[in-house]
Amino acid sequence: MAEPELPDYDSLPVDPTHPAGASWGLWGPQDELGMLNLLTPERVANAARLIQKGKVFAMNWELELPNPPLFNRLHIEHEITGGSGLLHDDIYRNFNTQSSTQWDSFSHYGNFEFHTFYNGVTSVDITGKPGTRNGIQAWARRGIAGRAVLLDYRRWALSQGITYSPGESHIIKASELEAVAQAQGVEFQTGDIFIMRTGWIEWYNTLNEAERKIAAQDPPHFAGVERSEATRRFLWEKHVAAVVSDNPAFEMFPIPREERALHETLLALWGVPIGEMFNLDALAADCAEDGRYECFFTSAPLNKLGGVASPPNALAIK
Ligand code: UVW
Repeated sequence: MAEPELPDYDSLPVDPTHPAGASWGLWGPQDELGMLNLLTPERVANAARLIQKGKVFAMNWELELPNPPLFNRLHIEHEITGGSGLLHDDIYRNFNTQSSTQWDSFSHYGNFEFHTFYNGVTSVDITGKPGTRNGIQAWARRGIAGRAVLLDYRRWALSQGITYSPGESHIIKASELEAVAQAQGVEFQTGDIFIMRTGWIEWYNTLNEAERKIAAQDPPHFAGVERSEATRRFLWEKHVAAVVSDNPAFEMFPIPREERALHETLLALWGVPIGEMFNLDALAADCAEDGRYECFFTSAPLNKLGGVASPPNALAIK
């Protein structure tokens, strides 16, 4: 299918019979890839040209972190079978794919106003069995690769005298993201994977055991993007393939009752994957050093039929 013309924010929904703001139908009625469709062979090949130094940055955090996990999720238990023998296997128990670094698939979060997931999928379509809809296997079987751009909000904010703790409900505005992009010399291209660093993992790594328990109390508090019309416009008009952050939800937390989660917009209305708790610190340090905030990005999620989320197994290569 030829790439469709991408509508601007004010032209949504794509189909007037669909919910307000939805991009459903842009990639066909059965589509389960959403904006990952923008990762065309041509864009991937162009992105590969960004590899100049051969430096590789792995973005999965330790599977055991955070500990305790947030949102009352389970902490992974690992058994190595075989005792003192010469043959071992792993057994993971309580493995919640969202307890550590993760992609949220389109079956993770529905739109609470319209009671649907991306492309009109309903809860009854999400079975985890053959024919299941919007599962992570759709992305795993395709693979994710393309150009990523990093906006290091944390470094920029500190340079501007904006002081905040990544573990507090600090709001990141779209206008600030534009300012970071300008300061870093970043120009977005259609189909970019947009990576935003808030400093959350760097902050979390400084906490002691007691402080980590407090950080995991529900609802958690952390810095993230504002849930506003301006943010939605910013994110849609960039026509990004996915969004990624080092914090646990990309958007600021907690979500006040009267506000609609950006998760609903990104996952359910637009088909934009959300990456959370990506370990960005080494990548960010390198970008600050060489002044290049773009890289080649790859990710191979778990090929699990109907999976709701997955560790991304993501690499940034410069
Ligand atoms: C939210 O749903 C807000 O976070 P997560 O994607 O980790 O579930």
